[in-house]
Amino acid sequence: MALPLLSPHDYRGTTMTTNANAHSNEGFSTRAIHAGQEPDPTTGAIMTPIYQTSTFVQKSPGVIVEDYDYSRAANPTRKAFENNIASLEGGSHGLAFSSGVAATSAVLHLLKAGDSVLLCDDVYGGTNRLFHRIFAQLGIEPILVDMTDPAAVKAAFKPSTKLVWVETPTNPTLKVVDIAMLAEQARAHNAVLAVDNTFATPYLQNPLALGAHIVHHSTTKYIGGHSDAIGGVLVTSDADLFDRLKFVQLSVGAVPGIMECFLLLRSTKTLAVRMERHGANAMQIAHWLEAHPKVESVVYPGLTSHPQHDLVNKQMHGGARGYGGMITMFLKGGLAESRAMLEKTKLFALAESLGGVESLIEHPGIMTHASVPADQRAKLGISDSLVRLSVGIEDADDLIADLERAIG
Ligand code: P1T
Repeated sequence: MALPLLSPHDYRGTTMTTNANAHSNEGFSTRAIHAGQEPDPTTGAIMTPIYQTSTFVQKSPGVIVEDYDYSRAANPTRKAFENNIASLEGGSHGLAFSSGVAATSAVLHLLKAGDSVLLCDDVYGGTNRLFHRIFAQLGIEPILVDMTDPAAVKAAFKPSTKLVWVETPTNPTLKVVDIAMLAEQARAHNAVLAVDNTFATPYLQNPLALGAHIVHHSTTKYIGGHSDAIGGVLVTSDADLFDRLKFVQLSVGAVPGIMECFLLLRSTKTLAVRMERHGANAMQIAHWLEAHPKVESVVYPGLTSHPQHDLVNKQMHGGARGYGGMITMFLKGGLAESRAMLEKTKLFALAESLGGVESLIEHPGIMTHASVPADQRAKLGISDSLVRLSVGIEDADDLIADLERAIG
């Protein structure tokens, strides 16, 4: 699609080939284990080697093997991961970055001063900070919108709006936004729709199939799944957007380390089974919390009490794959009660981040969303009594016993 983003003269095109589509007719877990990866042609090694090299020897100046001349531009281990994640999202091209926010920045680098972005009002605190404190200073205006309201989205577009950025489910209030509705509105305004799919993962939700142009992940979370690597990724099927984003990746240079790419390739192989266990545990815990006398309310996409439960089912496989591992709860009382609970859990570790096999608990108001201005937090309901759980894949009974001890 023709978009007034970077000048095409800034980019001379890529010769990069991709086999992200090679397994496109196969199921999710088959693609997770095989897409982007062939046994090593020289040794037969079944795992993609860690090509821990910064540069590649040329046969003659400019005559290179495949696309490889320098690892900031391309590296075989990274390329295998990029093709693998592209396949899982049903896209043609993947681009890996050194962190989730680096991947977000790459999309924002497509814009120029004077452009505006519709930004979902509830996003990760670091995303909010990036839009408001870094790119706003470069003249790219963020316009906060409650994207659960289609009329509010429609009214927010300006002639300058080039990008719509949404998380769904949102962090931390787990609002769910209609991706197909946003895609339609973005197209009507010749804007790009980017969906941060970190909470849902490609196992539960595929934004490209619903009309989004770009999917984003913090791979630090469920894609990595073991709390041992920071990373981010973008996936698109739009060749023009890919060329522009590839140019940003190459020029800005926020690429991941090769070891991280290897870890991610290993991790996506188990994504489906991990997500099923995260979802089963979280569902059990959400029901248990809902019935607890010291809990004011529970937000979980799998509960029928979730305000957008029908939409959740519509765009997340009808719930057949579960509803993910994130739960937001409001304790009765205030900060003292939340603090007491957060200090007492043992299996739920008190830490920022999410999506690992181990359970985490945190207080968004003080921790992950502290950089969101207090009035915005209050408007969104990120109160002192809001506690966020990232439910791991331990035994559910042990996790419930841990919460029981902590809530008292
Ligand atoms: O931390 P990093 O890999 O840079 O990813 C940023 C990011 C982007 N999008 C979403 C939805 C996120 O949740 C995050 C990071 N979030 C946390 C660290 C957190 O605890 O919520």
